Amino acid sequence: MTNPTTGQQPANASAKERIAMRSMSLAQRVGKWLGFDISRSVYRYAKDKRFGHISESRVADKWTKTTCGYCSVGCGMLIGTRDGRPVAARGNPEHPVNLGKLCPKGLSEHLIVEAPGRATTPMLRKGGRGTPLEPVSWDEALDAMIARIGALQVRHGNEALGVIGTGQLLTEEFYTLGKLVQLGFRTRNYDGNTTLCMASAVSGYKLSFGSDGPPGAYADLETADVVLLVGSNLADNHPILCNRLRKKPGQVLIVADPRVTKTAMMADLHLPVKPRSDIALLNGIAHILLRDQLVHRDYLRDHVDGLDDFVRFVTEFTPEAVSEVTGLSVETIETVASIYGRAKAAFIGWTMGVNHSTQGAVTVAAINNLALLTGNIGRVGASPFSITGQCNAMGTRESGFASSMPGYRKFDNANDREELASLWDIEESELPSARGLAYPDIIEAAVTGKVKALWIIATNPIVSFPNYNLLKQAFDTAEFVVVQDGFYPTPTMEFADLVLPAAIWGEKEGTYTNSERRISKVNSFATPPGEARSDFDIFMALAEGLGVKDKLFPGWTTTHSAWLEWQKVSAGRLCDYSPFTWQQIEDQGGAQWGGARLYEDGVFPREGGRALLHCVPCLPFVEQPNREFDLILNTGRTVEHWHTRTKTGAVAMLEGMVPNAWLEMNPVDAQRLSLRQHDPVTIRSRRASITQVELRVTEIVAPGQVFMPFHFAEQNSNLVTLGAFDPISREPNFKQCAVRVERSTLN
Ligand SMILES: Nc1nc2c(c(=O)[nH]1)N[C@H]1C(S)=C(S)[C@@H](COP(=O)(O)OP(=O)(O)OC[C@H]3O[C@@H](n4cnc5c(=O)[nH]c(N)nc54)[C@H](O)[C@@H]3O)O[C@H]1N2
Ligand SMILES: Nc1nc2c(c(=O)[nH]1)N[C@H]1C(S)=C(S)[C@@H](COP(=O)(O)OP(=O)(O)OC[C@H]3O[C@@H](n4cnc5c(=O)[nH]c(N)nc54)[C@H](O)[C@@H]3O)O[C@H]1N2
Ligand code: SF4
Ligand SMILES: [Mo]
Repeated sequence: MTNPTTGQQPANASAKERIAMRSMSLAQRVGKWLGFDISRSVYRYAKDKRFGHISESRVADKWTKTTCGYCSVGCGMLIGTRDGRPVAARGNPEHPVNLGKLCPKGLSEHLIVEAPGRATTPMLRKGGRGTPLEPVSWDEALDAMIARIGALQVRHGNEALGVIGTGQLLTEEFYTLGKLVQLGFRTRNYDGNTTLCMASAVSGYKLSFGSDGPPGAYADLETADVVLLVGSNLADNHPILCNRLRKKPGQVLIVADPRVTKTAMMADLHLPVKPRSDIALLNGIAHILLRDQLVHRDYLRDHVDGLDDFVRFVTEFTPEAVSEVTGLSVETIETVASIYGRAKAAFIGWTMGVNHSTQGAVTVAAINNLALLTGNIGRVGASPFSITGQCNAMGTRESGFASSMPGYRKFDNANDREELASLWDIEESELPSARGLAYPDIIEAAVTGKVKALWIIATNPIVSFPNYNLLKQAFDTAEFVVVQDGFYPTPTMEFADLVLPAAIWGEKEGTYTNSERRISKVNSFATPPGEARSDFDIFMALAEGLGVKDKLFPGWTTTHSAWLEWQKVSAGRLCDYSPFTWQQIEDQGGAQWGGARLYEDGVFPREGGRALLHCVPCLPFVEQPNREFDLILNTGRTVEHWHTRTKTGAVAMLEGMVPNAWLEMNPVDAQRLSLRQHDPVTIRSRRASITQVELRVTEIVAPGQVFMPFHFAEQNSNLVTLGAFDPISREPNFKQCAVRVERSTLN
């Protein structure tokens, strides 16, 4: 039965038990971590002498409106400062996204600007590898960068430079960076950590609809009759969106996740699918929808291609066959299909449980199939909706240069190239006709010596990229590595020849775009520490140094100049930013480009204006467990920490709540391996091992599976993860690799 303290339910609990457990404990547990833990931590932190200046007086004399810089929910907030120093964070009660609520990270976000470990001065490894980084002036730093990269490009071609960006800069900075990399440094090899994150969603949307762009809105979570979440742990990772669930009487929440997450505990129906069996489940639902005439014939006739092939293809996905693959009962599969098919408005949300797969892009297409079959798109409450991750993952997709040209323009579309070239007053031949290397391919090219210089901006690959050993080879082989980050030192800086100190959230002004395409204003309330400069200012200085400032950025002084040009470049595109001024966006609590919903008219940006159903086979994941490596390792997140912890690790109240990594293991496996609660364990894969990880014996994970968070450089999950990538999106398969676990020897 359910554990009354933790709310954990056994993987084999009956539907009835699950429902009982859910109604009993959801409010209590969510309340516990949103309320109790927080107040206790605030109390603890107020007593903390290290932050004595704040506890002396936390009464603000000024409040600045801004948008949270952590996750893609995009909560509006008010930062209180006193004598110019941040003393408090509050949810903005008028912001439509969060109506005054914030999660633990948002509530403590004002602390990061004065947190220990900020990067304050440029640092250069003057004596070469093996010598320490030494402080240098900005002039010396940028001259060295331009000279070293330039020399490598002269010898090895322009594409010897690889640039790895992020989803955590301002849209205005992404727009500027894309232009600088493409037309200033003249390399196509520019990608970002978004390929570790949203790339599969982008590719999947393109496969089905012909363009990227999440079609729905958060409001749909409140109006849908059924919300199906696939591989998304909203309660930990997009906590404020949980407030949208269960607003509508009778709404059914279904969560497909191999792990009994906090979100699964909220569900009416938790589907503990076997790892990577989602495609079978989705095709199986489609099979039943077609069998039971639960599809929207008119919608299919008017707006969708590929039905005949699809009907033939899904015949083999019978409930019995799907039950075999997913581990769900036939009855459960029938129930889910019936609930989804009979709903007036159905919403499917997904995140990394789908994208982090070698079949990520096509799994997204299989999700889109269900929406198309039932006409659940472009209507209130109805959308296939990729919940993004980082505060501005959307901004980089729309305005940058990684997976498409600015404004979702396609590299291989002559009209798009011509239009952009004319907007920029350049020759069309200066624009690429195909994208450059994707992130994992840049890393591979660095290993093989094709890429010689790496410029890493606002990402921390040493902790976040899979298969650490190969990544290390890339950094060792590259001849010049620049790391531009707001904190120092970060694990990646161990490999840097040059460090550029950057201003972060709270110290710069511009916009972020959240998961529902809402552009929100970001304002500054603090000045960057020491000599740190905003990423925008760094890009401007580099443009100056390269001699392209006047050509590419004429008269630009602030991020607002970038905004004005981006408005022109995006005008008339799907992601049209031209109707809104910064001031309007700030006053209204953001504005959604494309309106509340895309594709309301059923016209899609594919040739012929029709969407496409895809026949998606369900393949087993790459590294199956065997006798030697008998467990499947799943990796992910917890509410208190942000990624590689450069930020949350420096906030005492968050770090205090979760100071160490842990490994979740089912009691069945713990008993088999003679392991006990809190044992320090070693996790081994074919690639490497992680030692001294605290064991948590729990039924949150099913037998045969283990889970650990990836936040900890000290116990780095990516030492053991697998370097296998989706052939379409190039996204890593972070969620499954084969490991074995044993008690760590004392050291
Ligand atoms: N607190 C916090 N919030 C964050 C972040 C953070 O670091 N910390 N990061 C932000 C970012 S960038 C992102 S991308 C999002 C990520 O948000 P989520 O995607 O919700 O986060 P994860 O924990 O990585 O993975 C989600 C779930 O996928 C499940 N999963 C694993 N394998 C499978 C499978 O085969 N099938 C299915 N259906 N599910 C599977 C895992 O068990 C896990 O519960 O969170 C954002 N929000
Ligand atoms: N095993 C495993 N690995 C994963 C995942 C997983 O689920 N499992 N999830 C993947 C996903 S979805 C993601 S998104 C990635 C995230 O991985 P990373 O991008 O590596 O994670 P962050 O810690 O967010 O790194 C951002 C860096 O930018 C710096 N920074 C913050 N703001 C600014 C700024 O304004 N300017 C500059 N220049 N620097 C700034 C921070 O200090 C930090 O060092 O991890 C991926 N890795
Ligand atoms: S839910 Fe996301 S955007 Fe909102 S406060 Fe938390 S981290 Fe920030
Ligand atoms: Mo992400």
